[in-house]
Amino acid sequence: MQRADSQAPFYNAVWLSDIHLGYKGCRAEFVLDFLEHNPARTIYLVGDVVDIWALRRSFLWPDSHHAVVKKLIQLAADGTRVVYIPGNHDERCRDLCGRFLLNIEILREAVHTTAEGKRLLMVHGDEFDHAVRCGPLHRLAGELGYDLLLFLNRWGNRLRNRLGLPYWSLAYYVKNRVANARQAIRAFEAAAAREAARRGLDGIVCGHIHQPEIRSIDGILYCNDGDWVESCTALVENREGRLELVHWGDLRQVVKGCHAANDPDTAAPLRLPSLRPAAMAPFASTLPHNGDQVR
Ligand SMILES: [Mn+2]
Repeated sequence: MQRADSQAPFYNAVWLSDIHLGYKGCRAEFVLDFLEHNPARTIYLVGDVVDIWALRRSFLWPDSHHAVVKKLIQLAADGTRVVYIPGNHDERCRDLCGRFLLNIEILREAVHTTAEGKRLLMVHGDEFDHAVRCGPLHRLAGELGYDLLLFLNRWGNRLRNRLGLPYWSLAYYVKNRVANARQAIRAFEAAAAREAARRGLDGIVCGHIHQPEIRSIDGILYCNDGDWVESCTALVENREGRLELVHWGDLRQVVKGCHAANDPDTAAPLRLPSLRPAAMAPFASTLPHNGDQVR
């Protein structure tokens, strides 16, 4: 956490998507904590930052959601390059592509070149929905089921928090256990990799399916930065040009635990589940999230 004091950005770039501000499942406090502790030269917001669909259903704008917007505007004003690629839940903002808004560059898609010289296409990912064949009825059932899952996720994690256990994504766990869901995820990933290959690029960064991942698909680097509803993940490029996934929910829990241990009023023992090796060296390695249980 000491990196916040240093002047130089810690990362060349960070990618965040699917924050879903305005949706009650959004973990805005984790996003804010991440932004405060991870200075970067460039922040790419890869879509579904604001959930306009959810806001239309019922207006919800808590202070924590507003704080994320303020923080992004402040970072852009203070010299961080902030690029916003709208997704499908904020597709109304696609009208603004090609413009700057409060120093934030809004683009339909972009290409990032890493320090190692890898060229990565950046799109939200709803472009590849066609690859995941499912009818409107199926989609509705999926959405209702997903809302229920997220509801259980929220309450389950409130309980886990009380018990001093780290954040854990039920939806991520279920998605990886159900064969159909796994198949749909694989089809999406393959379509994304094919698009990068078609354009002669080295890889792709997207979000949309709330499924964090970094892997090679037929020689193309497929990166999904995940989301801030379930997995609380960001993709980062370190100064050497290496790409990693950072799982911030768990890390924050560790930090919170340390504070609690130092505070006699709220003293609580630091629970062992938080202390995974990766969480002990949070900025040096790729964390396997819940993956150690489900993959
Ligand atoms: Mn999306």
